[in-house]
Amino acid sequence: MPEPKMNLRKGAKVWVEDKSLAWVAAEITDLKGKQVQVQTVSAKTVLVLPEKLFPRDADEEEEHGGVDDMTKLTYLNEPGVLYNLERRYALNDIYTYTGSILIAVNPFTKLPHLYNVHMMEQYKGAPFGELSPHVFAVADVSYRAMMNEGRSQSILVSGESGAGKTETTKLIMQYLTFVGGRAAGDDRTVEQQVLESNPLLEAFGNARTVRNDNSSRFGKFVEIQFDANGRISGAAIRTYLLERSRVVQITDPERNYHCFYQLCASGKDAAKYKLAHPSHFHYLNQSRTYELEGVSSAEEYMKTRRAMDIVGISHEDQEAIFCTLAAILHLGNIEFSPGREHDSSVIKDQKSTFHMQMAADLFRCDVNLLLATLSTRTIQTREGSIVKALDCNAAVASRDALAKTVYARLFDWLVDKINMSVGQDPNSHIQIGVLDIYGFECFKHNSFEQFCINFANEKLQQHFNEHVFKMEQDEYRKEEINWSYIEFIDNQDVLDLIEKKPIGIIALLDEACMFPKSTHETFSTKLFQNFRGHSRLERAKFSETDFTVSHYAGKVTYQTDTFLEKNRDYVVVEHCNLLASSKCPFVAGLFPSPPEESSRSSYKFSSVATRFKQQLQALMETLNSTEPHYIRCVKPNSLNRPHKFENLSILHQLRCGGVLEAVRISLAGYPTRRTYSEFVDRFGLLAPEFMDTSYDEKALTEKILRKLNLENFQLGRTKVFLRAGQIGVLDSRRAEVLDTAAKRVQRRLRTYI
Ligand code: AOV
Ligand code: MG
Repeated sequence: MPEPKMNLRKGAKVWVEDKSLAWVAAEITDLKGKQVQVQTVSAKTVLVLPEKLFPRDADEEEEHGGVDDMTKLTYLNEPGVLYNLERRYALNDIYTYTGSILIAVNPFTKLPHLYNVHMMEQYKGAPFGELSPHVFAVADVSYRAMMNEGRSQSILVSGESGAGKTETTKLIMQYLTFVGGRAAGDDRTVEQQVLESNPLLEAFGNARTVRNDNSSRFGKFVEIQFDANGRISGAAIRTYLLERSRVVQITDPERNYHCFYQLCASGKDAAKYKLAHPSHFHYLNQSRTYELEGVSSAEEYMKTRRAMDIVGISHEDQEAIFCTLAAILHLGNIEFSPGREHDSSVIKDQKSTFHMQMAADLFRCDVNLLLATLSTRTIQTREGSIVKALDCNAAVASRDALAKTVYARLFDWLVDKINMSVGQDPNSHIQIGVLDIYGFECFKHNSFEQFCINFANEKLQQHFNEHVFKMEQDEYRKEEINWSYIEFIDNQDVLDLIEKKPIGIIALLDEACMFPKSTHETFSTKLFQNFRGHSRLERAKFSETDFTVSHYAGKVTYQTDTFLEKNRDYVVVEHCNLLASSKCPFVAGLFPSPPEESSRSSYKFSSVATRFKQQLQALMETLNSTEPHYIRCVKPNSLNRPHKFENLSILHQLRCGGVLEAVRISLAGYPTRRTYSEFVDRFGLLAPEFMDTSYDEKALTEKILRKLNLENFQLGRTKVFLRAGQIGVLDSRRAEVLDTAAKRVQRRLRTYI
């Protein structure tokens, strides 16, 4: 953020930087040459440069509740924003606006009074900003804008893992089905189906991670369609990038997808598929975490079944789905040992044979074909095809690839099924889209997934900046003031670096994936050659192959070693052929028409990154045709505990979510706006000589500002617009005047005594 000019004087209230708390409240005690001496609230005396200080409004602190909109802060600066959130959070006021953006701090405790029907009634139709900030207010304002203007809306929810995006999304959907629902009674109304799609997708797409017990491992965009009367008439769900590797690989204390544990706990059904406790299955026992705190897998199983009923999945299909899940678990228990021939493999033991038989039975395919599919590969040569044996490692890799492919197709099938079942309304022209997508990620090790996620966030950030910028302009236009000077912050250069064709990171990656001889080393070399001196890309310090991208939210270093492998989304032809031959129509249906090229090559390359890029493009086109609303979820601490507020991490999240950027855009213009009467009320005492001569508050405002030699302010129709720092000058002049007045009174009092 640009530094607002600080008026330095003894006694001035300030914020001073602090290593562990980010900012602490302090007061100037002395001016020592170029440095300023301050005393912090904890009575520590510090010498600092004036640039390191931010002004603080002491009056505001007296009102302990904080302000419900950051733009109401006298000093719109980083410490002010942070401290305001903290004060509100302490009172369980988890929602705060920054203009039209809603910040939601995860309470990590149930707040039922916040979300009951009574609350929904309250927010229905209430003017925005009249009631306390709330996710229902954002949903309501979207609904009303849609109805009044006939324009589609979108609500974009972002934040880091565990910040509360999915819970927020569900609250929005709950509210929209409340205002747009029909009379209650029928269980299978469109709105009920829309709501029940949530537990269903969570069972198959959520898992326990180190950050969140119920972490969504996919992104989703739900479009809820309305008819001309504002009733829900259809819905469509799009999903993004399901994490497939989790199906076959997990580390303690994480878990696989919830549905597996639910099935294992299902009693009769589990017995039918010869399942047992999760600890018996390789895909689940790589981590010793089987249970979730406060969650019963058996009950969750019933909920998933019920959601399937409501969404309209037939019992036959439900059977087939769980049968497929059981097959995947048995598949994972097939082990191999080296065969007699060099580099070949055989089924390890009786136990493995049993699981192989079970997997084949449950997939309803031939067990010998399954064995052949796992332990051999057909290779095409000029002389014709030859069958090559796979060694143990390759057989295990083939087994895992099969499991991942089946699971991913099953997930896509569920999404399609929900869409078909809920149905789209061809006559609907208005809809509200809700986006629940992973926020910016920067870990110690960042791989291809983080790259894709951060790419998505760059896209959304561009959309966000354009919007915030436009809103600012609109406000200025309404007040008829000049706005041409605001500089627009653009991240187009990062987006070009990533997605531009023919030379961008994704294009170069795809190229590398298509050449069998490429490695991550050759890919990185190409990358550095093409972008030498690029301001947003550099080679990482201690590695030849890692690259660092300067994202809008900070620098992220990506390790490229698995980039090529993760970007290749090939399906092994033998796998398709095997499952297409299943006698179960459901399983065979997941693998329609085996690829034609089976006679030519065993793999067909398709790029994960390019497909994601296209999906994002489609998403952006949809979003661009809507009016957006933003909700930024914040995770207050890494322990997932209530009432713990970690300043540094929260500031980082506000930065990544563009909240500080929005504040910055605002600061680049005229962040302080006061109606003329507010202004004269507060600062009239700076120019008492004018006070009697004129009743025109606008003219008075101008006279006061001119008297103080302030320039560059703007006088709008109803408000005065001040540059960053100007309010500080005014306030300290006011404090001086009040101070002298007080002293004068004291002196007079003394002479009386
Ligand atoms: P996420 O969607 O942002 O993470 P969730 O929405 O799953 O995060 O929230 C994580 C947990 O925080 C939930 O399981 C709740 O226990 C709690 N929580 C969130 N919002 C609220 C709320 N409004 N009131 C009470 N508790 C809440 V991830 O999907 O991991 O990125 O991939
Ligand atoms: Mg989530």
